Amino acid sequence: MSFKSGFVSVIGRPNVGKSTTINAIVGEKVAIISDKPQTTRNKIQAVYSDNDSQIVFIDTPGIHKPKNKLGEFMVKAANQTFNEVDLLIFMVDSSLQMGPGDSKIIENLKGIKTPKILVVNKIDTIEKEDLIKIVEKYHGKGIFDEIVPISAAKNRNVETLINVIKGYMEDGPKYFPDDMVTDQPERVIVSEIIREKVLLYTEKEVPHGVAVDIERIKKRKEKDIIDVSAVIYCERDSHKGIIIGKNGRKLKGIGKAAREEIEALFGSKVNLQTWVKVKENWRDRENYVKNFGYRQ
Ligand code: GDP
Ligand code: K
Ligand code: MG
Repeated sequence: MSFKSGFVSVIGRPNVGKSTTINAIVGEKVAIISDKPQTTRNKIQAVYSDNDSQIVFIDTPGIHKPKNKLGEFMVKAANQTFNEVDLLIFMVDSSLQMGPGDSKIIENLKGIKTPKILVVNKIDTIEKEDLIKIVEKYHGKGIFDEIVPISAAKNRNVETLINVIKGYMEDGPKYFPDDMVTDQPERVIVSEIIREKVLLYTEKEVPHGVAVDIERIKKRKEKDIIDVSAVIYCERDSHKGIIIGKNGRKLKGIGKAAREEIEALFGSKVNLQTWVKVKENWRDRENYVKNFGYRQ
């Protein structure tokens, strides 16, 4: 029997459940999940392996109208992948109406030859009759080779989705070892964990103008401790105050939550040091965008 492999790009509006789905398929936490939009800024590759296939997932940033340099980078990076992969998965949230964002993506996809499947996620939140209507509506767009309804969170029909995806893979090599679920360097994952905690702890007070730069990850020679130092960049002095909090309490909470998750990731004790710095309008400065690792 031949070995099948290939690359799959999962696209769709923020919060439709792309990361949750990839995690449900791969079975481990590889991408950061948040109920706030646009947590996933980097292309995180997750790898699904079984006896006769390997599927490499590219979790692209949410596609939206570019408002600044960072937005442009994200859209470009996402667009580039469309033509390079073996399969495109467009995901929608079945509890939401088809919006202008969806229509824009569909328009964009029309010119792309890569096979496309529509995944209708969160079917645990709707009635069957409504699901049928949604499927008919998207079917009418005439660009999807298949439509697969799932609930990533409740693990419904995920197995079917895996089999459908496998049908689009071609004879190919095993790109990654079986035990590897992500090729992202540790610092990117650590940075995303810290960023996720900042967003979590600051609620809506601090918008998405936060970036985390990992200055150091180093294992101590004599002890089983990993030292991590991170700088949290924000856009305004007032944001800095919010992130640090009264008597530094909020930053402490962020640091503790992040440290615990990083310890679980490394399976080792972690000493995490964080600094908060202000860089005004960093999102509009191409250099900073590059420095923070959002390379194309
Ligand atoms: P992404 O931005 O597309 O990667 O979306 P996420 O995977 O981060 O998910 C966004 C939110 O939707 C999270 O709160 C998830 O827990 C939730 N979610 C994802 N899949 C499902 C699902 O099948 N059912 C329900 N009810 N919620 C889901
Ligand atoms: K998200
Ligand atoms: Mg995501």
